[in-house]
Amino acid sequence: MACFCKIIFYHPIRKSIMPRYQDKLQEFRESVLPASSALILMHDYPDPDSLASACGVSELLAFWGVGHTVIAYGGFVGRAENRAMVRFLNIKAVPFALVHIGDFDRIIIVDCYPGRGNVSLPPGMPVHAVIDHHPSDPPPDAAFFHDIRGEYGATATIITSYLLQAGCRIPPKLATALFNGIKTDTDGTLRDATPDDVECYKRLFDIMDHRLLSQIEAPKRDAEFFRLIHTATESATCHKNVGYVHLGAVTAPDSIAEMAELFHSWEKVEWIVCAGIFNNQIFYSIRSDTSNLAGAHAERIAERFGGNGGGHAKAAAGKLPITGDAQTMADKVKLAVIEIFGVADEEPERLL
Ligand SMILES: [Mn+2]
Repeated sequence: MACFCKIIFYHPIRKSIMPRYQDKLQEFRESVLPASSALILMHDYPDPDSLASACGVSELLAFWGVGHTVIAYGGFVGRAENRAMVRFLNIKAVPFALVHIGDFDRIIIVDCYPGRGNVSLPPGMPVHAVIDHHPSDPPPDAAFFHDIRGEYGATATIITSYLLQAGCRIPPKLATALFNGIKTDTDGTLRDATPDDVECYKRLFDIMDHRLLSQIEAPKRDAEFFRLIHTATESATCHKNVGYVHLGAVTAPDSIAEMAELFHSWEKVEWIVCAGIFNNQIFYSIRSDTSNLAGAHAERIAERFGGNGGGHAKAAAGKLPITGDAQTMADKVKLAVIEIFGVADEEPERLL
């Protein structure tokens, strides 16, 4: 897997970000055209950045004359805010199980990378393009177009730049989606954001629908959300500056990231690791305030248990196959995490 210990160069904001995208945009165009249909595939439990990126690619393909595009995902949309985003922005996305892959001339993957364990694509299926911001190293002879900017805060930034560069109009609902993608993946440009993320954020701010975003950000919630907060609060422990939350079985894996973000606000913690069980796997999310090692730690946890893990400097995730009893495995994962974070000798303190 890719090395996550990278140096990030922060260059000053330039007046126009567009020339840097010209070559990649042209390459992308040549990789998908001519085509009459395209499948745009997101990761299995789509977040706002993947939803926005898929919608942006769909808009761009329509602008280029591709008549039929379908946006698909393998799992389902779990978080209340993300379901509200789909509803209020009229995003047409379908489960991968309902898609006949042979119906499409092109397959484009956004916000994830084939073979990383979080995108539903049958092995050996040809991919024509991958646009992502999770660090990975495509082989030099990769047979598909790829634009992978591992230091970027959001894939929506790359897609916004493509749309601007191509001269494609960005309607207010699409701008709202793209803005929300950058906002959620970078915590409002505080986390893992580059000057390009900030530049796109500012441009989208002027064309988006702010009332719609407010509605998306304040959704009605089901009882499961409050049950999870209860479970998380009872389980939360702090080991020096590392918080750990175990949710037990969850009905949607994206609620693990949701609880990680909520419990990261616990005043005692610099780090939070939140884990939960779904579909015979342990999913985990990591958030950090100041350290740049979230992705590296996520990778080390995955290596210990034969899973997949990685991510960005301050936000990362992974999943591990459960072998044997789930609770025993969950206990082992917690022990491995506090050891990897170097706090195994610290006296744990409970939240309650
Ligand atoms: Mn993303």
